[in-house]
Amino acid sequence: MQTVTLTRQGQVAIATLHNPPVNALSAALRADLLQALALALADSDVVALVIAAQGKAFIAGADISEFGKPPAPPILPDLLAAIENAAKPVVAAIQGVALGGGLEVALACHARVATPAAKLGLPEIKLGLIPGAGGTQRLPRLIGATKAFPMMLSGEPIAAQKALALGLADKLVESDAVGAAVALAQELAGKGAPSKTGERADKLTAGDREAFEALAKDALAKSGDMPNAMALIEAVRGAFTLAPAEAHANERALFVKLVADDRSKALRYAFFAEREAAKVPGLDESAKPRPIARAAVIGAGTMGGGIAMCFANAGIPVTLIETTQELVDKGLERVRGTYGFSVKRGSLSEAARDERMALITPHVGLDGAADADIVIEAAFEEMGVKQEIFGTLDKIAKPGAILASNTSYLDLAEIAAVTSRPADVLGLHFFSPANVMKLLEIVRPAGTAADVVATALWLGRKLGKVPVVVGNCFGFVGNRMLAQRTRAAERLLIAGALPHEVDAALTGFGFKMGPFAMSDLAGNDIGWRTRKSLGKTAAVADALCEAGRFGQKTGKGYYLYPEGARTGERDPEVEALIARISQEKGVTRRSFTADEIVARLMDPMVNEGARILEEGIAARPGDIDIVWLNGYNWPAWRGGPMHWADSVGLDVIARRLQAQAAESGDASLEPAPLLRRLAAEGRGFSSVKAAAA
Ligand code: 3H9
Repeated sequence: MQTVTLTRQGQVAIATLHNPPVNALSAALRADLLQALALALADSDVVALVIAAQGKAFIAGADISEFGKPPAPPILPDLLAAIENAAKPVVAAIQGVALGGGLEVALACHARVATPAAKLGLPEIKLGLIPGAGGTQRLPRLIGATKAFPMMLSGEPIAAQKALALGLADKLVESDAVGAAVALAQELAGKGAPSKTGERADKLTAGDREAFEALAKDALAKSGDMPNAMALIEAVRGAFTLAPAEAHANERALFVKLVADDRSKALRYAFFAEREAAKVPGLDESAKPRPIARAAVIGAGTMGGGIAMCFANAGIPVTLIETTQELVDKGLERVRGTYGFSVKRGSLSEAARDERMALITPHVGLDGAADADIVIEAAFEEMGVKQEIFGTLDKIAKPGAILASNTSYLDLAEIAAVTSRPADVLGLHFFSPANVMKLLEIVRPAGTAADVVATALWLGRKLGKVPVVVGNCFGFVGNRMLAQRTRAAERLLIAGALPHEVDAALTGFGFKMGPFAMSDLAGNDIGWRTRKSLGKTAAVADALCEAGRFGQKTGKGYYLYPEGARTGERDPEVEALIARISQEKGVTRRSFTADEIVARLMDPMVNEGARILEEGIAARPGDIDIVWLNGYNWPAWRGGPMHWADSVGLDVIARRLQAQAAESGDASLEPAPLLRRLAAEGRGFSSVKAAAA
């Protein structure tokens, strides 16, 4: 056996799993565990078996990379049936995460011992799946459907302490889960045939069913476009309505169908793309992160305050710097207010809020950055302002301190050039609201030291972000592609679509908001200012701003917001203005289907993504997708723009772009060379190998 070691403590056999890094249930591990079980059962000196694991995880679940391939026997449900039906008691010793198939292994055992560090959960829902090895059956039978269903619906793991309270764990021990499991196994062995969770029905009463159906109804109303909430309900309902064997078969059939669903494939793709993004090609592996004990954030606006909160949330002391007492007080008040919401919602205790607030030190003047190991500038988005700050920081910051800018599009090399230590400078682009959005674009201008990038990656994870290293160019990855979508949306208006049609097409695609509703929310004047500074125009957007229609804050933008309404209403005035602009440009307006709108919005973005790849600004197509999934609310089950493009077919996208370029006379819509080449070769972005950033 390669992945399981079988040892003995007295009369109890111990099967210890070691399949690094997380003991995923690969075909080899399943086969070895089945063999270990058979050996233990056949050995007349053995009265019970403990399943334990080496490493930080008990078992992280099925091996996700095996999904979609022909299943190699023994399949997990069969292995678990063998465990549950064993004539000798089997006890799980859970010392780390027991997730998905990992918890299902523990559920098939006759008892479970856990340490406080253990976390137990069925996160399949996040991969577009449902538990497929008896989880939807055994968990409701063990802890009741009203506790089990929400656990499977959220996919969030629970702590060992809670598992004990729910009866999911039988015993909690400070350490030595194996020793405690052996003792429990020995005790159970003296009590006759082990009791099988899969055959329990005491928590499947008519009352339980009624309570479960109420939760299910509520869940369906909120489930959106994912097919797996429905499947989960059907599977759990089977525990009430079907005989155990049929209910297991029903679960399995639903699971297998979901594995083949494109939405689950996209979510599984994103799982691995996110982990791949953490590995930066070409980054010197010997580069070790610099220690970060204290941070400083310059600018206490919404962004700066949000970034300071990220540090405080991670337990890192941070100085929040402004130019005046009034501004810093206002910034701190905003932070306190945001924490206040969490306290009110019950997601943060008052004590935790106080602890976090105590980690944020307000300060007036850049000298407050002198003792920081990392300084993040989140000041006004103007090169002159940034250069002045970095020039001063260069004189003040301690040697070895990392100097970062939160700029969302400016040239990091130009900023670094005003310092005597450009190797310590890089971009850390947070997304608004910074304390919520997961994405952190780490912008690496040529010349940034490898250990500075390594520190940024470490810090990103420490702050709970999804860090993606990108190259230095205008707008980096995310905003550079977003600019294409913004231009495409304006083009659509002039060609004949109306704001609500464009927004509906995008929400129909799966975004929470369309581009115009979004612009109205953020403030149309932001884009206007940027366009002016770049000498660019957008006929409709500019005309709205000239009329003072900045969006929600002025009560009108692309839509009307009477009496502070949060959802806009169509405005005939805006629609007339758009029609007039079309006419002035000599455009005969035509209607667009939702699919056409989506294509016209997305194709130019994908084209820009191809340029970004070709220029090496992103190392891999997956990095671009991770940027869009975590920073721009791209619908997770569509896997990101590059993954989506592959699913449409690059030849289709290239042809559509060509047609748009011809129609509009806009050469920037011509398919990028990489897109053209891949399309001609019948390949997708997924075939592009990682480039050293
Ligand atoms: C399931 O179980 C279905 C069953 O109901 C039915 C079956 C019939 N498979 O995240 P990390 C790799 S569905 C394969 O960086 P962390 C990961 O790719 C599954 N590989 O570490 C990475 O590889 P690399 C339900 C996996 O400490 C390495 O492990 N389970 C799997 O931050 C380290 O991962 C889940 O959804 C896997 N299941 O977090 C749990 N898990 O080094 C998914 C991890 O080459 N996993 N890898 O890049 C997680 O949530 C986290 O990885 C975990 C560790 C918390 C375990």
